[in-house]
Amino acid sequence: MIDLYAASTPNGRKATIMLEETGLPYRLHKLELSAGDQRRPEFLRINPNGKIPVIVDHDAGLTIAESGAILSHLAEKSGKLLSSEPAQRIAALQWLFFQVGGLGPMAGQYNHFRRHRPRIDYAFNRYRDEVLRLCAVMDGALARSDFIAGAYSIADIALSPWMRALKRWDISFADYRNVTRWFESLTRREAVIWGFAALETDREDNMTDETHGAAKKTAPSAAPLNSGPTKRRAQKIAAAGGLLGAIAASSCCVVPLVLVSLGASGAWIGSLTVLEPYKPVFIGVALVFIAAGFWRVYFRKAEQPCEDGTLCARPDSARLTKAALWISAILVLLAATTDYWAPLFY
Ligand SMILES: N[C@@H](CCC(=O)N[C@@H](CS)C(=O)NCC(=O)O)C(=O)O
Repeated sequence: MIDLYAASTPNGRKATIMLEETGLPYRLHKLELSAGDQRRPEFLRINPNGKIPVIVDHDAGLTIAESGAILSHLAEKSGKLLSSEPAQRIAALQWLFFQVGGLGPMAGQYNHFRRHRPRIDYAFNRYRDEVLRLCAVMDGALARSDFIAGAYSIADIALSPWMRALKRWDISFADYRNVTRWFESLTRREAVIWGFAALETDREDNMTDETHGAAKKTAPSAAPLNSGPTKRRAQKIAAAGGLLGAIAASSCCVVPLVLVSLGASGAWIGSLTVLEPYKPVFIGVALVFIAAGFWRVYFRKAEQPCEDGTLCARPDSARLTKAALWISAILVLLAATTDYWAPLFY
């Protein structure tokens, strides 16, 4: 098990994307940088540098700070995303260092001076121009291959959250067609979507190396658990179970079948990656439909289509419908509560 300490920033997202890509089980502890969580003694004991991301790999007995080191360690541990072939490996490491030593710090400074008031033109232009120059370097490399270092690697993972941040920080990629193509292909990857979603917040990307001065003294933020891949699997299993319940109901009456199917599909849709933020809405709709199914079967018995014989496939179909309803209700509830029970399966 890996504990990840991260915040809603590009460096934090490198770690969530990597953990999602590798499928290694992890718990996410979100820090609120604007509240100064990174300066609290309990966090400084983990990383005296007071920066996220940090992982604690309990199996290996290691605590690791610095996103480049974290990505390298997770690549070694999982055997993924860092080739053992010397030329490919060094190419990936070269672009990883390009990000941690070049693009990341320059983009951080650019964002700092972009928001600084009064505007300091010299500093703003200096960092914006350097960021644009680095984007042009990437564009040249991406003209020769689909990914920054040939095959998809930890270098792409390190760069992608920064490119997303730059887009949000008014940097246009219109002149960088290869960067645009590469970025769009990355953002279609399930693990990247989940890696971003894990650290989504209303106050996107506002924290950089330079923002700690603004830290407020407030109560420590809670450290919610996120089971990453385990949770994702659990959600899908639970929602798929809901669909199975609906299929069972298909042996019977049309109305309960439709209601249960809609409910179960709602749970399933809510568990899909891109719709994860809207999951409560889908689960809510699912439960309403399932409740309607219960009402139909238990309280409007006289009108049950099962009993008129025409729509029933088997004589015991009413029992089947009831069973299917209960299965669906339980499984949709499980889908709704994965945050609470998925960690039990670590
Ligand atoms: N070189 C470090 C940089 C880490 C870093 O700057 N993290 C920022 C968030 S993106 C941070 O923790 N800032 C909080 C602070 O400076 O107080 C890495 O690559 O991990």
